[in-house]
Amino acid sequence: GDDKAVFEIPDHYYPEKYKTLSSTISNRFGDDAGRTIPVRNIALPNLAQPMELPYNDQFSLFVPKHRAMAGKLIDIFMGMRDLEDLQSVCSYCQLRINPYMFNYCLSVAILHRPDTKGLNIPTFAETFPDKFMDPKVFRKAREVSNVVTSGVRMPVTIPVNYTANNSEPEQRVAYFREDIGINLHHWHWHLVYPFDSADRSIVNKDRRGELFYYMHQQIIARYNMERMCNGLSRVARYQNFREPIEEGYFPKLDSQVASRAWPPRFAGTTIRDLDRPVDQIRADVSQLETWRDRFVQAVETLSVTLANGRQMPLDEERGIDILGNMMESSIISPNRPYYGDLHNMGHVFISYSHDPDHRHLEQFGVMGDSATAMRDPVFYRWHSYIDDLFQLYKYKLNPYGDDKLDFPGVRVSSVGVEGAAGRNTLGTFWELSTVELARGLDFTPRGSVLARFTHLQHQDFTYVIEVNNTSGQSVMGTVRIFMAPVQDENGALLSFDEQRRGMIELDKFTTGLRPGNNTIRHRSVDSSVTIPYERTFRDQSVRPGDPGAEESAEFDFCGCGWPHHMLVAKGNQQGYPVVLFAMVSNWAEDRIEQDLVGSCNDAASYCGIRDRKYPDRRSMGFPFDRPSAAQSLSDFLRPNMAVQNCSIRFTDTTIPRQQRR
Ligand code: CUO
Repeated sequence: GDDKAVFEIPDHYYPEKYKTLSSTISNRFGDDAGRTIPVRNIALPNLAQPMELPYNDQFSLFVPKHRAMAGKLIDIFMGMRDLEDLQSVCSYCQLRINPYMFNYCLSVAILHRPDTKGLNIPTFAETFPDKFMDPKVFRKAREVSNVVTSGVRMPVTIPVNYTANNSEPEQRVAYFREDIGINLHHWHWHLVYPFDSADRSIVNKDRRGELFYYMHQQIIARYNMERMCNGLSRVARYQNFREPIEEGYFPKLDSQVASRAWPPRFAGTTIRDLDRPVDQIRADVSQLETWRDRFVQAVETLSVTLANGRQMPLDEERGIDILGNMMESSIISPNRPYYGDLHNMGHVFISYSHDPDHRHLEQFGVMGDSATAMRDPVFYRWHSYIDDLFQLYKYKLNPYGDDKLDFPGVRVSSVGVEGAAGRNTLGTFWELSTVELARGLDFTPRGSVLARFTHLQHQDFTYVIEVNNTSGQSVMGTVRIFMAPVQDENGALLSFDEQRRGMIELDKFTTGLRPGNNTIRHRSVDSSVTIPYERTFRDQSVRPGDPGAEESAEFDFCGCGWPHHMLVAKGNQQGYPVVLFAMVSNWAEDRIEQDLVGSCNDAASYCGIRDRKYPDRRSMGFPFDRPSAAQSLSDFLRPNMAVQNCSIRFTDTTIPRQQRR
């Protein structure tokens, strides 16, 4: 046997159908195992509600019934008095509770219990690879694991562009929508920021409503740039719920749990009233329209109607945060009965559009799950519309004045990038990577299986920013770096308003400025937006002692963060023109006083910091989150800002990741 420990579970924890097996199971493991750990026998909590979800069904947080069951289970996990009790109840749950729900609820509990900080959550892609990869991989993986004895690891290859052919224009950005790292980021984000829980403190995090708005706004800005690099128009909003959705989507993912495929949505599908008793959902499309109208009304009057009938003003400081919670919605919405659940129910309507009354006994499509939603073109249509509704509010605010934009005494004379691709050029290419698939596959002999897939990558680069400090003393500044497209889809120059809405945050960091000239050099890999490749995938090819190995173990938790390999858009072979923007703002006005020791704090721009406040006092997206009277970006510039025209040059070659190290 090996030196793996095995848990010895009390007999009555086994479900009835496994009872006769229980002694066999423990005997078999007992022979193999180096040591056994007895699981504490506790008085089991009432699990009737979470057990209502059949073991083999899909689980969606967007479905109100599932949400309530998950809320109950999270409550149970949070309420366990210590780790041993938690482990005990988990071992009881594992054979009874729907595995997707179990995994979600346990992950939320581990993230939020004080005694589980530093504990591993297995990377989601490994636990449930079927949500991220083509099922062919699993069939091949099974063959590989049956044929190849352990020790020899033959990677199986995930094909590129497997969901459609070139007749589908949307396929040109499939590498973005179906990127495993992007989908993992989105799943992690919603795990860190749940919208529902019996425990309010899990939901009520600093500026979570604003972050909901901002993180998704940035996804849309990034997707639009990606589309324009590929000769597509910016995404069209899904705003008329009575009209068909133009694009179809055929996910080609197999659910291992349900052993059936994710349902597709045909092109030209219209959402319809839902009546699915099995999910306890009855909702009319008109409800979405009512909620939308009430949201717009609140924005127009800058005032929210509370449950007691009073009005609450939407002020500059809290307005967007309140609207974010109202829109999503989360349980800290100021009035959920009135403003409803627009964004979440949009996901639900779309994800059931192929079977709104359950007559075909179909489950929800990919839009019903935060682990898979970003694969579907309609995700971006829906979130473009959501973003437009938030922007209605931003248009009500006064443009930033000199007092907010200027940093007297600090002048940014230039910004640029240096790297292997050349000065002010960013180089992109395809990279071939390998990830571990072992954990989620239930086959013998157990062993790791490597999956190989192709994704976008860019050459590392360095920002070089020249700053002159004439204040006569040392000061602290916040450097804010953005990038935006220059032209629209027809090659015409973008208006400033379109350009500012297309601004993509690349980095944000604090720096000291000595009196006189300062040259700031900052590496792209240190971006505050992204997490390293090793953390996105917990790369199994990293061995102890390799660069990234320690980090990969220590930061298992901090899976939220835009995947670094998607930091910049693909560009094109001619060189896609973009503008790079850098600003230094006065840190004394930006700072949040807090201790950051030991937190996941290196992807704060889109994910915040665990157990801390959002580390920037300014509105998210500052200085581009508000409209301005400026006619062009150069009009907008102050002495403490600079721009540089750059281009993103794509080379159509595929380089194995290992070769690049
Ligand atoms: Cu992230 Cu709609 O919120 O998916």
